[in-house]
Parts: sequence; structure tokens; C-alpha cells
Amino acid sequence: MPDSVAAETRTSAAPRHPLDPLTPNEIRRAATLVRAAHDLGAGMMFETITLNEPAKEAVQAFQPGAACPREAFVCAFDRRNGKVFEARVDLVADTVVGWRHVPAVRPRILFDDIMLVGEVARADPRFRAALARRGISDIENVQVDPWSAGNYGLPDEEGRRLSHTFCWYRSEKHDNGYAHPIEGLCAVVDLDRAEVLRIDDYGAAELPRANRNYAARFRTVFRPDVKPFEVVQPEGPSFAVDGNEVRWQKWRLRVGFNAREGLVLHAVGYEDQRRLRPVLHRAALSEMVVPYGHPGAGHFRKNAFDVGEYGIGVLANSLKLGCDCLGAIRYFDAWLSDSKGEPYCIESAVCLHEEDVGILWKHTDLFTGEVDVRRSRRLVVSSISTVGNYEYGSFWYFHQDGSIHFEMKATGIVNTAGIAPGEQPAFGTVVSPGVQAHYHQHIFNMRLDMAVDGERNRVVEVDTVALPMGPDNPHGNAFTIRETVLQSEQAAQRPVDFNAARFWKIESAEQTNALGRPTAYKLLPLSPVPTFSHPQSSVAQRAAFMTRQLWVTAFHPDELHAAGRYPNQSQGGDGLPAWTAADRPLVDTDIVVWHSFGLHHIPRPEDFPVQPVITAGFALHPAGFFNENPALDVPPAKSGMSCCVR
Ligand SMILES: [Cu+2]
Repeated sequence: MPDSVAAETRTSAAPRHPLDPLTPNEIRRAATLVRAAHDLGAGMMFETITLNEPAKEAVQAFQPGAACPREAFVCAFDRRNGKVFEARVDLVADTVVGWRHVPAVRPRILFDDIMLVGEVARADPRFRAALARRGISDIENVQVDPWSAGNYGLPDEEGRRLSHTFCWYRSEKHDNGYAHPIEGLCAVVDLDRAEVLRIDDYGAAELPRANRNYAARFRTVFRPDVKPFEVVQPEGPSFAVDGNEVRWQKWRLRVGFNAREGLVLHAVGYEDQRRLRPVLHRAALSEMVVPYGHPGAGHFRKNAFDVGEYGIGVLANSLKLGCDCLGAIRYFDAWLSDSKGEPYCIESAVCLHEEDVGILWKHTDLFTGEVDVRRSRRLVVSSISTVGNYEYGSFWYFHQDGSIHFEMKATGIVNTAGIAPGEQPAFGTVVSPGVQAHYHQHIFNMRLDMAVDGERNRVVEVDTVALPMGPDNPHGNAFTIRETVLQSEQAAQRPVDFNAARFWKIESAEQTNALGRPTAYKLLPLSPVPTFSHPQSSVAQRAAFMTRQLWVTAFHPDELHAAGRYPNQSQGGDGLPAWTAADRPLVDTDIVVWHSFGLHHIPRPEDFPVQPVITAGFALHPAGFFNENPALDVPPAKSGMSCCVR
């Protein structure tokens, strides 16, 4: 591909910036040093080896070419006794500088576990007997999906690291198993002992046998009128990449990646009159949860925390030019650690490219007929992860008018369950005879470490209010805004309010614009989702972040994950509810904004057998960050051409 830019593999590259993800050599060294200092023996597993991001002051003080501070965060556990340890490794001094036992937590479900669960279940005689009761004897065709177990206070599950499972049947290797749910059969697998703890058999439904395949290998007829569509950038893209730093027109940012959060953006800023103005110190998906609404047959346990329980970075795809991304592409590889502490690479895990997105601005002078119009384009930074039946695509968009959009694209296959033919489901939609897809939600939490013109920011809630009719509003048309500074962490747990057209502004405490107002960005909640889980339900306790669209915290470097560092089988209360109990003050200090948003998913037949992309997201728009439209200097599409003078 002439306009493609090959992925840079950083196998041997040394880190050049304190925020660069760990190199493979650093991953290997961190594991070796931890093992040498604190060997846990044959049961030792590495949950995580990742960059321990340096303090903001160290990043700001860093000069290119200077030595980098480099530290790894390591989470290791002993699968023979379930003990979990955290270490910090100084990779400059080659020493373990911190080691502590973390009691009563469980590491996330590892890639090894995902493979193990099916093998263990299929080998279990009780599981085979339950399948035999359903008339299934070809055990090799049974697909066992590993689900996080949650925490339901069951005595035999206490103290174990578990996977709960649901099963499907494949008529052959490539068959879409989700068309054939094996209803009512759940194995509870002890991951560390590699054994089935319990079979929960809630009773069978008839196995739906109709094939519902979507893959190209199964399809012979395609619509005939799709002509080639090529994106041509004859002079190449307008961005420049140096290591992990991206420069695109006036935007500057750094691309990071880790096993848990996947794509991370650092040091997002906008160059304005030769001055780099910070907007965001760091942005990453802090957690997500997918609560399902069916109360019975094991389905009540479906509520995956795909970031904290599995790691959305671990599950990232290798993206393909012309398929996942179109145009002049720059890919970034991701280096992660396996459970033995060995580095491995997900090639082309992050895609960087530009897209034309219609018009940026336009006006026709009514009296002269002169037209001025500019094409809009955006910089796209994206990554796609496959989490079992679903795909999640994280797409960041940077626009020429200073706005930033985040879009989560959800696609893949809806999770299915069996239902007797002809029965009307109470908690799902029939998507194929004998197959239902349960009602559910996907609720994401984005952690936005804001830095609008400096680290000292405040959050202002902006409601629009209608004035009562009266002498000051004789025609009843008046409405105005009411601004409230969110003073502390308890006061800053806020829902959306449709009737107030509510949004939130993040204002600088350090800069004002030429109009005398604090410079600011506004957070527009584009996809708020109400919660239907009872406040006392296990999932609402564990995913408290989903109950408010806005949380704001005083910055603390260890507070990264909305549901806590260890949500797997947690009892709840960790993360945002725990930190905000301190009710720290938030005005004109270093703050972090946490935005919950999502998809309320009442499945449609059109979501099956593979779901077209549906999206959720939010926007950050400059709101007095500039003194005027910052995109006046975007040139017309063709220089010298007066655009369409009539
Ligand atoms: Cu869904």
C-alpha cells in the first residue's frame, strides 16, 4: 500500500519519554527482578507488568534526550494460595523498591484462564452428564465462555478465584455458536485449582439448531453495486509521529497503552499562537460494566467489568489496513506481559489516521451571494477489543475547532440464551427461533485528568432555567443559565438533567480569555444511561460509578479505576465511593473528572447474527478557551478557488 506507513516495532527501542509504555526489555527485567527478590515459587503468576507513570512534575520537567525516570508496577499472585502482591520496580536502578501483600482481593481473569475454563469444564463428568441430559454428546463442539463470577456471597465460592460460564454449541469449527445456546447450564470453575467447583443446572430448553452464520466464508451472495472507495492523500497524512508523540495541525498528544485500560492518551494540548496550552493530562477508560436484566437461570450473574476483570488492552485486536482503518495509517504496536512475565506484542493495536467529516463551517452572504465554506477533518486515534461475544472500539476524535469527541463503537454478537419456541420472553428479545438476547446495558466510565490551561481547575455545573412569567418576563420566552461551582467531592456526584439541558464546564483557575472569563472546556454528556439495577444489588454496589454521570475527585496518582483496582469478585464500595467519602475540596486545584455514559440495549432482531455498530460517547468542547472560532485559519479546500460563488 503506497500510502500506508508500516507499524514501527519497538522491540529493541529504548524508552525516550517518561510516559512511553514499557519496552519488552523493561517488562522482562521487571519480572526477573521481582522474581529474584520475592519468588513465589511454582504458583507465581504475573497479573500485570506495566508502566508506573511518573509524577506530573517529573513529566513536565523532562527534557528530550535526558535520562527518563522509569518504574514498573507489577501485580503478581500465588495461584496455590491466592495471595496477591504489588511491587514497584525502579528500572533505572534495577531494584524492587516496593513490595506489599494486598489482602482479600483477586486478580483479574488472565488470558491463560480464558483458555483453561473450557478445557476444565469439558473434562468434568458432571458437566458431560448435564450435556448428555440435553442430548449433546459431541463435547468438542461445546463452546464454553468464561464469565467473571461476581460476588453473591455463596459460601463455597468464598476465597477462590472463579469463572462462571455459559455454553453454546457449534455445528462445526466456524459456526456461530451464539445461534445455539445451551440453556440453563453453568459451570463454576476454580481457576487456580483448575477444577469445576460446581455445576449449576437450571434445566434445559430445546437446543435451537438453525444456523445463523454471518461470516464471509458462509455467504455466497453479496450486493452487487458497491464500487471501490479509496482515500487518497497524495502528500501523505498531515500528522507527524515521533516515538509516541503525535502532532496534528495544532493538536499535540501522546499515545499510551496498557493491558487494563487499553488506549491511554497523555499530555493532550493545543498550540495556540506558538504557545502549547494543556487541556488533558491523561484520559483513559477507567472501567465499564454490562449489567443484564434477567433475574434467573444463572443469568443474574451476567455483569462483566470488561476493563477491570479482563483488561480491554489484553483483548485488543491487531488492526488491518483497508479493513479496520482506511487512508494513510500509522499504527502503534502494544507490548504486554504474559502470566510468566514474558513480553508479547499485539501488532498494530492502535490506529492513527485522518478522516474527512463534512463541513467545518459555512456561510453564504445573503446580499452578495459569496460563499465561504471549509472542509472539516479530524484526527482519529482508535483501538478495538474483542471481549467474548462483543467488540468494543474506542475512538478518540480531535477536531480543527478545538473539540474532542470520544465514541465507543459496540459491535460483535449479542449474548444469547435459549427460550422455548413460541414463548414470549419477559427479559429479552427473540432474535431467532428459540434464541433470545437479554436486555442489558453497557456503562463506561472515562477518567479525564483535566488540565485546562494548567493543573488548577474547577468544575461548574451549568443548568438552563426558564423564568416565571411576570413583569420581568411578560411574554414567557425568557430563559437563562444558572452556574454552580461544584465545591467538594460529595457535591460533585451529579446526574444529567434533561430539563435543565445540563452540562459541566471545566474552568482554568489560572487563565482568562480576552473577554474576561476563565478559559474553559465543557463536557457534553451525549449518552447518559439511567440505572435499572437496584441500589442494593450486587452490581450496583460494585459499579457505583454507573449511578451518576459525573464524579469529580481531587487528583491522587493511585486513583485510576472507578470500581477500584481489584473489581474481580469484589464486594463493592471500592473506587469512587471510597475515595469521595473524604469529600475533598475541588475548587481551583488539580482535579479529575469521571464521566459515566453508555448504551441502553434492548436488542433488536437486526442485532443478530452480528450487530451493526452502535455508539455511545461524549464531547469536550472549548467554551471560552479561545476568543473566537479557532478554525478561521483552515484553508479553503482548493487554494485560489472561491468556493462555489453563485
Ligand atoms: Cu449490547
